[in-house]
Amino acid sequence: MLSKSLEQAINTQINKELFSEYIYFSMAAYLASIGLEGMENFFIVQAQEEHFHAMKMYHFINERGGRVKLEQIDKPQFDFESPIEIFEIALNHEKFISKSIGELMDLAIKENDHATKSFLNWYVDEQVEEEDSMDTILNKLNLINGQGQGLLSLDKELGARTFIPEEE
Ligand code: OFO
Repeated sequence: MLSKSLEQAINTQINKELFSEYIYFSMAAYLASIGLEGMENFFIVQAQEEHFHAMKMYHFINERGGRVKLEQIDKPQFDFESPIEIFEIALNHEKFISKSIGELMDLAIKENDHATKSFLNWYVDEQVEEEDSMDTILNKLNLINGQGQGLLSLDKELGARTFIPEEE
C-alpha cells in the first residue's frame, strides 16, 4: 500500500509527465509550421513516450492501492525562435524532470518503500537517456549553426525515429 505522501508525489509527477507530453506536441506543431517534418516526428514520438511515462505511474498507483488524481495541465509555450531554442528548452526541461524524479526517489528512500524505489529506478535510468538524446541533438545543431544543408540532413535523420511501446 502506498503512503499518502508518496501517492500525492507520484500524482504530481503524472502531471509533470503529461505537461512534458504537451510541451513536446507544441514543439512538434511549431516544427511542422516551418517545414522540419523530421524534427516534428522526433517530438511526436517524444510526446508519445511522455504519455507512456505517465501511464506507467497511473498503473503503479492503482496496483499499490492508491488513487490517481488528475490535475489541470499547464499551457505549453506556443511559439519558438528556432530548432536550437527548442532543443535548449527540451534539455533544460529534462534536467528539471530528472531532478523531480530524484526528489521522488528521496521520498521513497525516506519512507523505506522498496517497491516504489524499484519502480522509480526505471525512471532514473530513463532520464539519463532523455537528457543525453536532447544534448546530443543540441550539440549537432550548434555544430551546423542550426541551418543550411546540415539542418536538412539532421531533420532527415530525426524523421526515422519511431515509438516502440514497452511493457507497462
Ligand atoms: Fe518523462 O521524461 Fe521527458 O519529460
